Amino acid sequence: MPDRTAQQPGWWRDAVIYQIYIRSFADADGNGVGDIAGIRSRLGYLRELGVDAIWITPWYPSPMADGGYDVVDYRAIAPEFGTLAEAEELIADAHRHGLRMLIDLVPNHTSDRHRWFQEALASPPGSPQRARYVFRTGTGPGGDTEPNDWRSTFGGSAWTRVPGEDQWYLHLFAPEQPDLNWENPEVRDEFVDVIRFWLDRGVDGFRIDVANALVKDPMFPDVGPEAPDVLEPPERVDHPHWDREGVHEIYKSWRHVIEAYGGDRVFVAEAWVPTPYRLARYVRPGELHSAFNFDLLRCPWDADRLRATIDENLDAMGEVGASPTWVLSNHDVTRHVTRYGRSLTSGHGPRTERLEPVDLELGLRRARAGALLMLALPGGAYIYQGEELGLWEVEDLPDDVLQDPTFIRSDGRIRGRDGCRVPMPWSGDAPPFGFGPDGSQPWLPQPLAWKALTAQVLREDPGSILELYRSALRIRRELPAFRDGDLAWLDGPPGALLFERDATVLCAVNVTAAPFRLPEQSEVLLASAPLVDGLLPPGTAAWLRRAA
Ligand code: TEU
Repeated sequence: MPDRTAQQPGWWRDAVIYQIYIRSFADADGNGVGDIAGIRSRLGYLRELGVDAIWITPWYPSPMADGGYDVVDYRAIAPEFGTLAEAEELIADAHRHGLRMLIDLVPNHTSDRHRWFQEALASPPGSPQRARYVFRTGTGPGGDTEPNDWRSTFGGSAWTRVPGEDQWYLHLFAPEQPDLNWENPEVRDEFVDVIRFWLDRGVDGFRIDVANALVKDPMFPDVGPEAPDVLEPPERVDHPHWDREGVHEIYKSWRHVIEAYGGDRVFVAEAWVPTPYRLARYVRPGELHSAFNFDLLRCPWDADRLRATIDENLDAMGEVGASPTWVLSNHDVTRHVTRYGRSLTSGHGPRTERLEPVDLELGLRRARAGALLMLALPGGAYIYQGEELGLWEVEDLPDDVLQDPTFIRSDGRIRGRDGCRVPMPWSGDAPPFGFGPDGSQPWLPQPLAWKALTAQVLREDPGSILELYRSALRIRRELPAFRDGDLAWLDGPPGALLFERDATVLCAVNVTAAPFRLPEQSEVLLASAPLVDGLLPPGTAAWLRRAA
């Protein structure tokens, strides 16, 4: 087994990081969207939960065509979220609470309202202003047809025509998100400067949005008939715009920039790539520190597939001396209580109109077990806000409140990602459930049933999922076995996962097996559901300790 601690030691290798989707976390001023003041008021909650760090989704000025992933100014804060001074105070507060803080960097595209893009539109084809983005001449008579067949991740063509011209600009996401031209040194310099701007303000690192998209094939060839469906990572290597070799050079240069700051600051790549071995290339020595492994999140509740996913990722990361980073949910995918409440074969989507019925009780049971599985694995883990409350995907939001561009661009065929972005329920019996001041209207309506899932209610119930997360994070912190390291599989019945982290600490997950007896002479440290007659029932996980 490779020695995975051989390279790049550091806090991130086994850190638990909490993702804050800022619009939906806590709204201090009552305007319906979350804000920095709201986050500051909840740092105590996060410290008590026991996470090591937080990652905040984009907080920059933005027309919010894509929830803030359309940035107008990378060195400022959106007025609805607060001010730059408040951001600096939050960073300091987080540090006082013992929490590191990562922010979101969006280098693949800007907003179409960004000064650069406005200047590009106002300047002629071939001008330096246009060279910051990807403009191309259309094909066919008059340039009336798109330059090639590339598709937007949100549906439709990836090209939009400049009015009155034969020029088109590229947007791998919404038309309001024009792609930057990373062949242009000015673009490269700008982002190094942005990175320094925030490092100077004390952030501990960055999550890099679509880290696999920045570099495009300079020939702009058609993707061809195997063009993938939207929202699914392509299987193919040497794709003209995903996961190209050239991105690695950019990250090597960023590594030099961040190293110069010291203090263990980090990059985490968001890169939807076909295999863990492709992902591992982003975290080779001298490149990024970590990369989200979305395979666990894509994996259905099936013991063989879970085990294969875990093994493959440990192996791929081990080859480059990096540590895996596990994720069960985020702001882009169906919440895992809902995923796990569907058939064994369902992965992280799709969010089409025709949804199978969901068994939320089953989903919650598995989500609790899944949390103990994820938090027992070697490596780091991300918790998406609300998963510690057992929130489910809100699938019955009325059409007129939906904001995700996927809904609009797929003509309603895909419901989009709003259902995992519904504001957090903190307290009380009725909306806004303490998300904002009484009487305020959250930007998306919260289900009335969430009155049973508020942090306040769950905090008082020792059997709640919130208390399970807190206990798990406390034990994980206390026991050296959970530190950066390896695992060894033990024999278990079919449909079960059983592994040890060292000679004394074991994790047993009954995925879909018949109830089974836990290894002899072991004491249960924590279980996701009560044992029945000393047996571990299906959909249950337990952490065990045995005498060395
Ligand atoms: O997501 C990148 C991305 O590729 C996802 O759209 C992914 O393909 C999909 O969610 C899989 O189900 C990032 C952000 O996380 C997302 O919120 C943004 O919309 C997107 O970039 C554009 O900035």
